[in-house]
Amino acid sequence: MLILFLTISLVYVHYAQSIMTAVAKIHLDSKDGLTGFFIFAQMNENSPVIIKGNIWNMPPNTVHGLHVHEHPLSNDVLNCTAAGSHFNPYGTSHGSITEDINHRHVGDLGNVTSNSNGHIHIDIKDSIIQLCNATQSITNRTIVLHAMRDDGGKGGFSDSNTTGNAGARLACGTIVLQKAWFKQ
Ligand SMILES: [Cu+2]
Ligand SMILES: [Zn+2]
Repeated sequence: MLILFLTISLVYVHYAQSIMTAVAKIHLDSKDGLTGFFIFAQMNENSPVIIKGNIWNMPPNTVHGLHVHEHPLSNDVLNCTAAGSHFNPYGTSHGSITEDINHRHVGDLGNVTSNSNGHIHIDIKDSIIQLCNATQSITNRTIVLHAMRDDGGKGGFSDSNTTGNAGARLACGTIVLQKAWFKQ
């Protein structure tokens, strides 16, 4: 028992000294009240960002585009439009999460799917968004869940190359760094 406790403590201390974490609390567009949350974690600039999350109260069995958009929301305005365009520091075209850095926006995270209860479970690993590298950092930006599927830039619609034709912004939340968790 003591050994287990010491092991957990050591792991905790190790991570507490090296990991960067951020959270986003998700609200339905322009409505008060939480509908979910995301947690982001990254060990260092060369390791991927792990994204875990849950969103409830979505339509059942539907596919939704997910992106990091450029601007944070101010505290009292839960309007997802205020997040601006997709986070795109390198001026590239919109693409799917599986594209390389020259063929997607840094903020392009592909699609997530709701189950029959309207619950979306998020478990994503991505090596292009960053918490450590400032140019690609998603902190103090906004994650946005869309009404429709993101076509990855390949749908042939007029907005496929900018937004993936993912439609309206259903829910969003600003990504806030958890400063207490890291010290290099
Ligand atoms: Cu978006
Ligand atoms: Zn994009």
